[in-house]
Amino acid sequence: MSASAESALAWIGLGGNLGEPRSAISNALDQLNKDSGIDVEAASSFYRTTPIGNTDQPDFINSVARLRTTYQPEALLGKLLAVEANLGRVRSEQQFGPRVVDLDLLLFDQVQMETARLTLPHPRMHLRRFVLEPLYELGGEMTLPGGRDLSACLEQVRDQSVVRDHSAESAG
Ligand code: PH2
Ligand code: MG
Ligand code: MG
Repeated sequence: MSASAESALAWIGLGGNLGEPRSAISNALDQLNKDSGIDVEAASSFYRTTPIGNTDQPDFINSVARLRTTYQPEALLGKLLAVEANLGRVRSEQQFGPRVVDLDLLLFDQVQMETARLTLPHPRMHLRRFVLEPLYELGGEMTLPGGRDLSACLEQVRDQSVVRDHSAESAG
């Protein structure tokens, strides 16, 4: 990415529970980083997490990454969806059901927006420990657009099972 270009800081959530989710997450980050408009600055550890929503499915592997990007939010979302498709994600999967890889745009600078395709911040992130815990690992305390504090959100979701991988392994 050109250092002089206007850029934004974006946070994405990555997850999967079919096949080899760790590889899928690492491949997704590699593919994103190859794009001239995206720089993957950091990735969290992997976390093994209990499924939220539809509980009758395998555990997930989740992580969070911080990106620097010259794209606007919808264009970045398009890149995430293209990487999901490249990695074999089939869009007929049920909502909240098992998937090879899922890339969600969580935060884009302090942007708050709602269109048919994209809501920022991600509308359910504050309810999901599998997002909040890796986000805290990478970013520490932060105030989400709209005014919620990350640590306060985390206090509300302590009952959800999220276990950090033992190894020092990170997703990036
Ligand atoms: N993704 C979902 C639904 N439920 N549960 C966990 N633990 N991790 C996920 O990534 C996840 C989920 C829909 O995107
Ligand atoms: Mg998701
Ligand atoms: Mg998604």
